[in-house]
This record gives sequence, structure tokens and C-alpha cells, in this order.
Amino acid sequence: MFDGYPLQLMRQLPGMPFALTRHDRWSFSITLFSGGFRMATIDELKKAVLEYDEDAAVSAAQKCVKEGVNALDAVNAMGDALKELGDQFQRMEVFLPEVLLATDAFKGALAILEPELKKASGGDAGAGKKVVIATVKGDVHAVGKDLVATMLTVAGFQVKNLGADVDSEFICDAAEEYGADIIGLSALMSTTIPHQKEVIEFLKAKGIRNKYKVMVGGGSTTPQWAEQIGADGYSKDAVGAVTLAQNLTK
Ligand code: B12
Repeated sequence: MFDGYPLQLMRQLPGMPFALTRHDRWSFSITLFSGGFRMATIDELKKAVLEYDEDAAVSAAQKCVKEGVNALDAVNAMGDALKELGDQFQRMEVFLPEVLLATDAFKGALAILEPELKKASGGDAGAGKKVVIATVKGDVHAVGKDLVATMLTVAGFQVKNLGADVDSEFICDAAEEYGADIIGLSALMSTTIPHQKEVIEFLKAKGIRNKYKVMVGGGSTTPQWAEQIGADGYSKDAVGAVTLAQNLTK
């Protein structure tokens, strides 16, 4: 590549470094460095979610797969986009329909990235242990809980996803029926985290608290809250949830 005239101009475009090489008087070539290239694709994906554009998110996710972008980095970037959108929502710069469309964009792209997440995971961390997971009563936020369910599944756990806005007693009964080792409880609102406590109280009342490890997560929860309600663990994200689940079932 450098066999022509020794003229090499390095340039740095925002997020995309490249080298411009002159071969002879008439010909040049441009090399895009893959790090920057991949970064640009992740940025594209994040932008698509921020702009609640599902088609753009799906095609950016496809590009990520083609370019071998780390699928987890891509998923995390989409999570950041949703959080950013949440801040915009609080400032009343966007409204519920836009946020809802953004979650569709997230889900569409996640479906493309899921097989890559599977490939990247060792696949046997869960060793067939069973998890029942739900977003608690009164809370419809499902994206984070679904992401945790996906990551647990690709790590080899058997996961029964009960959905969102799920009644506390129903969660306990489902855990019994499924023969779960772990109950995962998601709550994103300060008004709904008390239902995490309620599930634990139901387990106690039924005399089955010790049959299960209970892990909690979601925006409004904290490690202190988990301790206060007598949960067995807390994780702030899906990757941590896998490690936590693994530790809880050792
Ligand atoms: C998307 C969204 C919605 C969507 C949900 C669509 C869906 N099907 O999920 C819609 C538009 C429906 C919605 C509605 C509402 N929302 Co909303 N929403 C959001 C938003 C923007 C993003 C949430 C999200 O998906 N994040 C991306 C995922 C990947 O992150 P995550 O959920 O945090 O999950 C990660 C971790 O928390 C953790 N985790 C999650 N669950 C679990 C479980 C376990 C067991 C473990 C271990 C870990 C874990 O791992 C996940 C992956 O890394 C947040 C903003 C924010 N900052 O969170 C507001 C937010 C949560 N919403 C909020 C509010 C107020 C509402 C509404 C009340 C608005 C209204 N006026 O109607 C309603 C609630 C309706 C109801 N009854 O539930 C507030 C909550 C405030 C509070 N602290 O109480 C927030 C924080 C926005 C804000 N800044 O005001 N919302």
C-alpha cells in the first residue's frame, strides 16, 4: 500500500479515523480503521433508537453483525439511548408514543443481535438452572427485564418470562409450578418497588421462602433496597444479573 509516493495524510473524522495514501500522481486509497468504523455503526444504532426509528435500528443492527461489532456493546448503547430518552421524557421534550416506538426499535434490533449474544456467551454458566422472571404488579416496563431474560437464556439458564404487570401471588405460584431455583423481579418505578417486597412476603407466608433465591433489579431498585426487603441479590444490569444468578445457584 505504501509502495507509491511516500505521501500519507492521516486524518481524524469524528468517530472514524482513516488513512489517505497516495500511490502515484493519479491514484489514492483510503483505509478506514475498523475500531472507528465499528464505533460509527454503534453510534448509528444508538441514534436510530434515540430517533425511535425501528427500520434504521434493524438495519444498523444488521450492519453491526456484518462488521463483527461486539453485540453486548451494541445492546448497551441501545440501553443508553433509552435512558437518554427517559431524561428527554422527564423534560417533556418527547412523549409516551415516542418512547414506546423507541422500545420497538430496541426490540427489533435485539432480535437481530440475539444470536450474536448467544455465540459470545459460553452458554453453560446457568447449567440448566431455572429462573422465573417478571416485572411486578402495576409496572409495564419490560425491556430491561426481557434483556435480563435473554442474557440468562443465552448463558444456559432455563427462563420462564411471565411478562410485565404481574400479580405477586401469581409469581409465587408460577415459581412453584415451574420448579424455579431463582425468582427475578424487575421494577422501574418508585411506586412499584413495594411489590418486590410483597412477593417475598407472600413466599414467607406460604412457607416457601427458602426454596428460592430472589434477585431484584430495575431503575428504582438499589442494593440497599434489596437488603432491606430481604432479597438475595441485586444487579444494576443484565450482565451482572447473569453473574449474580450463577453465584446464587452455586
Ligand atoms: C421505555 C420506557 C417506558 C415505556 C415502557 C415500554 C416497555 N414495554 O417496556 C412506556 C412508554 C410504556 C413507559 C410508560 C411509563 N413510564 Co417509563 N420509561 C421508559 C424509559 C425511557 C426506559 C426504560 C428502559 O426500557 N430502559 C432500558 C433497559 C435496558 O434498562 P432498564 O429497564 O433499567 O433495565 C436494566 C437494569 O435496570 C437491570 N434490570 C432490569 N430489570 C431487572 C430485573 C432483575 C431481576 C435484575 C437482576 C436486573 C434488572 O438490567 C437491565 C438491563 O441492563 C425509562 C427511563 C429510564 N431512565 O429508565 C422511563 C421511566 C422508567 N418511566 C417512568 C414513568 C413515570 C412512566 C409512566 C408512569 C409515565 C406516564 N406518565 O404514564 C408510565 C408507567 C406506566 C406503568 N404503569 O408502568 C419513569 C419512572 C420514574 C420513577 N422513578 O418512578 C422513568 C424513569 C422516566 C422518567 N425519567 O421519568 N415507559
